[in-house]
Amino acid sequence: MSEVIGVRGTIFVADVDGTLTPARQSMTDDFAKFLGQFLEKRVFYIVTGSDLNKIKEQVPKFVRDKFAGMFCSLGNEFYVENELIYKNSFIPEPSLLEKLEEYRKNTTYDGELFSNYIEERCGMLNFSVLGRNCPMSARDRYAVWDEKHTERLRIVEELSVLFPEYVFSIGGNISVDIVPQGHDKSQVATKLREKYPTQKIVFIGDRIEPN
Ligand code: M1P
Repeated sequence: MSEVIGVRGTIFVADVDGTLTPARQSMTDDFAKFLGQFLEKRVFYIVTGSDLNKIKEQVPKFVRDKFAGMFCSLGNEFYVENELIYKNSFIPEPSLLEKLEEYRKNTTYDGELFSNYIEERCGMLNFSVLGRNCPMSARDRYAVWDEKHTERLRIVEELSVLFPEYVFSIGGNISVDIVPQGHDKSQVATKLREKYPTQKIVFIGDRIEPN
């Protein structure tokens, strides 16, 4: 898509899960129609913790084709018109992986656990005690339980002390994203500011917190 900087010269950057789509679900038809029109005259990027395959599952092609670019895996891989522009690599420390195994083994969550609990993505890890291969009902159940028992918050706090060279963040409903320092979503702000030194850049997301 050729870039048309909107009337006010604004660059838009939006999160996906919980913002443009319900978490890990397809964009609704009505919203896709609206967004398709909104994108006609705007420069609009997405930035997500998910990888490209998940974006393809959730966002229809006619909408994806209108994005100026897609920052996936927290900005560790970047696509323009389906072409990979760059990707970062990441080899996690074995001691970090051991610690994640411990959390999975010792969780007090009383529901069924599922596979794919440490998912390696480009430049990052996604860790879910529950396991990413869970059905939607288990996802909802764990999210409610975690809200009450704050397991993910505890994991993030503990790991941040033990492994200060990484950033641990709660992006969605069942998991924790893990990247080397400087390789979280904030890297996208740096990259876009280099490309658009004077334009206003607006970030749209469902969960915006200090830092
Ligand atoms: O985009 C927000 C988050 O969406 C998913 O989180 P969860 O599966 O926990 O709901 C993940 O793709 C995560 O990496 C991402 O940050």
